[in-house]
Amino acid sequence: MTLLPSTDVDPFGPEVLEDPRPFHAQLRDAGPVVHLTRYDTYAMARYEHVHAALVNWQGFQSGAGVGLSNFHTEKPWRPPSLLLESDPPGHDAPRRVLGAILSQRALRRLREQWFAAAEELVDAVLAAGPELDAVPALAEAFPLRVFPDAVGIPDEGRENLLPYGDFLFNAFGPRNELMEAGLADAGRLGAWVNEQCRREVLAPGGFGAAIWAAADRGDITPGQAPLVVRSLLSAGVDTTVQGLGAVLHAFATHPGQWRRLRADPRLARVAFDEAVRWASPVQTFFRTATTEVRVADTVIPSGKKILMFLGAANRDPRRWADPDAFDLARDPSGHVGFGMGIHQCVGQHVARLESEALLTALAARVETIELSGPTRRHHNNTMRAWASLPMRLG
Ligand code: OVM
Repeated sequence: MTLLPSTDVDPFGPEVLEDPRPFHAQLRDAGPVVHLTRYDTYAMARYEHVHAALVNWQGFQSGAGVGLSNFHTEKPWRPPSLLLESDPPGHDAPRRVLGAILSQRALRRLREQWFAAAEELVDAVLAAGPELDAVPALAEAFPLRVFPDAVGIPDEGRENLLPYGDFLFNAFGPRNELMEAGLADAGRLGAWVNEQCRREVLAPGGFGAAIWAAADRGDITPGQAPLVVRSLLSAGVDTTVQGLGAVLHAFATHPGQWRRLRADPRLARVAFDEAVRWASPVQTFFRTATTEVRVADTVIPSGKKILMFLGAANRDPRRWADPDAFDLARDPSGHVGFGMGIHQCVGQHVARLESEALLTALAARVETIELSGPTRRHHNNTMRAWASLPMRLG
């Protein structure tokens, strides 16, 4: 028996959120499993073990919540997600329904429209001058332009989407200052989101209407439909905003890779996955041990929470050559930035299409992308996010 390594570092503290990389290296090097004494939970940061935990839904359940809070002992702040916070067999029908609606095949009808929308946005941004803050001007603007329309929600209240997501992703962490700061508005935001999930509110032809049509066919129940729509509005905006922020930041700091993309715009798709690996916009999720689970030399007791460091796994030198390099020549497949296994991001084709549209429009119009001022992080308990990315497009 070897002693279980432990740390009292707070993974949700401001120092780690500002730059988690030194802490990630420390966790990976400490061993396959590390005890987080502050929260009495277990952590995994090596690719091998994070990957194994993600695919082991039998041993590591999601139904007790994928945040720090255990839904079996604490009341969740909102009714649990039928996709994220659930296990087979209940997970299967909602997953099958949403997976079909968001499949690569089903998204083909949006491609032309989204490419045109990206060209329009980039033209408008460039017309305003070469300097911009890429967070509001591109990373937020593009998903907000195309995704709510694709879901089919009305225009009114869309400004609630980003704050709702920010609170939701903070709520997976401990009840720290970040979480507490969002509490005052969470009820109002949650009520607005729930209202958008009703059948009567959702425009025909959208993802939302398709979810209700699945209920009419009996593939899910009418009681499940609004919660599946809620998953779209919960997981579909902040994630893609930060994915786009990550890929734009990556190119702004790797001019050689931008030249490569310009020479071969088909690299837009691999560029996004490499950026998701490199930056891991969703940094962490928890699981809960359903029984005693052995990981390497450690037995995780039944009922304990396990924190999986997706961002650390995605830069584990045991798995990736030169992991800190953003490199379009690498094959990033197998990264765990979208998770892995039965819960792997159901919206990943939506995110890839948004990114492909935006990068293709930029690559056709912009020779150089560079940072033009100090960047600023946005701290969130789950997301690795940017508040500001000042850039000059040449
Ligand atoms: C959901 C949901 C919410 C946040 C994240 C997520 C990354 C899913 O409500 O289903 O997946």
